[in-house]
Amino acid sequence: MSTRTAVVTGASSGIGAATARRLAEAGFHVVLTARRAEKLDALAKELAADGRSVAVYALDVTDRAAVDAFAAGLDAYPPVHVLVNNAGGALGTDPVATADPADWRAMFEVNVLGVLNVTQALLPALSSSGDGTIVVLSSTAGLATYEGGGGYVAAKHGAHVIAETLRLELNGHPVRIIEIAPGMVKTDEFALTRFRGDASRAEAVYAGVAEPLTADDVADTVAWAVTRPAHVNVDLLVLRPRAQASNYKVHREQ
Ligand code: 8X3
Repeated sequence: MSTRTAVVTGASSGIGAATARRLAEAGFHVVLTARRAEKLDALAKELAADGRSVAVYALDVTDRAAVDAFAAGLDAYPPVHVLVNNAGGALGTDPVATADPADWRAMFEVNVLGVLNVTQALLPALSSSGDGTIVVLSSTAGLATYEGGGGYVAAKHGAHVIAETLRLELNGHPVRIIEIAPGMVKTDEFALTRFRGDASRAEAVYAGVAEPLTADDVADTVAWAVTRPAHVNVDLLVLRPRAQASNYKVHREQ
């Protein structure tokens, strides 16, 4: 195929980095974006050594001016066909009654406005490619709630609603919207960030779970979804480990 560009946000670690790897392997020119440039550089080096085509752009998706500048510079690349909105995360597990509004604001900023910023900025390029794909990495937290989920669940419901609304609004345009909603995924940073660096609380999330999903399990699904023929739209794909039947029902070995 002729060169197609995929932009991945939050590509410095976890699902974002794994998705960048998978898309690069699938032949995309991949633009890695995240706040931490040094991590992106290391990944880019690794991919380039394998003969993959990559570029790096340090970007905070919550900074609209920076996002607009990034989008303006994309003219230098081959047409942008794919945007993977992966940047996001959770902060805390406090109940609604006592949660810190600053945590809620930060989660809304990255999980909702971050998706909005990058999607709005890249939409003209995706549309003019003639065959654009926008992926929203939401979460099962975007489909159902749980105690202590409060702010994260609210934010991921926001991301889910962006995907649903955009699909309606772009009907008739050459851009499809794919939402991937993972359940329990064990990555280096998700739970650690949520528990503000408390490694034992982070580890307890996965205690006894035989095989939580890996970042690569999710990346494999993203790569599969975006490489379907252009007329095929995977609207919403929920994936969980076999040990997790719902946000509440998780089988743990004793
Ligand atoms: C992560 C899923 O269950 O930790 O997006 O909220 S959960």
